[in-house]
Amino acid sequence: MTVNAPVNIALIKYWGKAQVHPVRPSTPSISLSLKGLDTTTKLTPADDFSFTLNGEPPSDESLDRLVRFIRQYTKDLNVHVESVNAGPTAAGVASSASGYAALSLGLKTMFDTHLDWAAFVEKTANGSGSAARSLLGGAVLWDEDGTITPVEFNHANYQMAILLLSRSPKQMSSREKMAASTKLPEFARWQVRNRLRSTRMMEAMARDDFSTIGALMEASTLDMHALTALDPFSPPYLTKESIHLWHAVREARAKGLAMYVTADAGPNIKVLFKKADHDRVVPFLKTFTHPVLVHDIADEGAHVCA
Ligand code: 2P0
Repeated sequence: MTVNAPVNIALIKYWGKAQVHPVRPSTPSISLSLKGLDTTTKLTPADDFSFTLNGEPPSDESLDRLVRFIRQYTKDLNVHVESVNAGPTAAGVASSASGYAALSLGLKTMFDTHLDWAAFVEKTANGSGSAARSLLGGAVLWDEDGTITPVEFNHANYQMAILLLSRSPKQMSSREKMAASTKLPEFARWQVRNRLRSTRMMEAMARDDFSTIGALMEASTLDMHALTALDPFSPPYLTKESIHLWHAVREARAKGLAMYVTADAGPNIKVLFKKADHDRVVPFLKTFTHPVLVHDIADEGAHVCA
């Protein structure tokens, strides 16, 4: 059986857990699933266990996490898994979201067809919180109660470009950095701000108010990176080049090109813009020396292929 799931990029960021098992996020988050940047996973029933990611065995640390996840569905690990990412792995391009979403759907389909939706979402989030959002296409809310809901949004009007500053894996997992952030006194104030942004984001998306959507996305992003900066000994995700590009986008925006920036647990910069502006935005982004990946918003979330 083969399953596929899209990556998703958060407009309102998930950063911190209210509960570790089952995972409950500290604030709502809102994402867009991206077409063409996905994980395809082949599962074969077996008497023993094997796992490859892009044709290679995963690191011991990743394997431990995968095994814990897979045991939610098959205690004896009776499965061979071959997982392939269309994009870079573990570099802040959300490959763990698409990876765990695809794997979760494959395992449910193979071992637990009757699992109800809420329990399925919960098991998926135990792999990677953001993976829950990759179960659906379009715009998705992952709420504090662990549920996922489609968000009203005319996503066909939009595209997202990823400026690939780095393909190398991040130095510190977002899981560890997130856990460190939750211990900060500032964390409670982040929660208040991000909850408010999430409510305002849903209203802005419903009325297709792009400047408000963009401003809220940039604010949630900067606030998340500011939280991580409160741990003075951990290296920042954003590099000098990420910040340089962000400034360049803001300057072009001031001159009339409507586009907004986000960035996750890595240096790569993602730019949200309207499809109608594609022919102005994409050539602008290509003036920088980095590869530019341009993606539509996916209509479909995780699904069984064959
Ligand atoms: C997000 N990120 O909303 C945020 C923004 C990264 C930056 O969700 O610990 O791999 O597995 O639940 O989902 C990345 O964290 O974390 C993430 P775990 P996950 O997309």
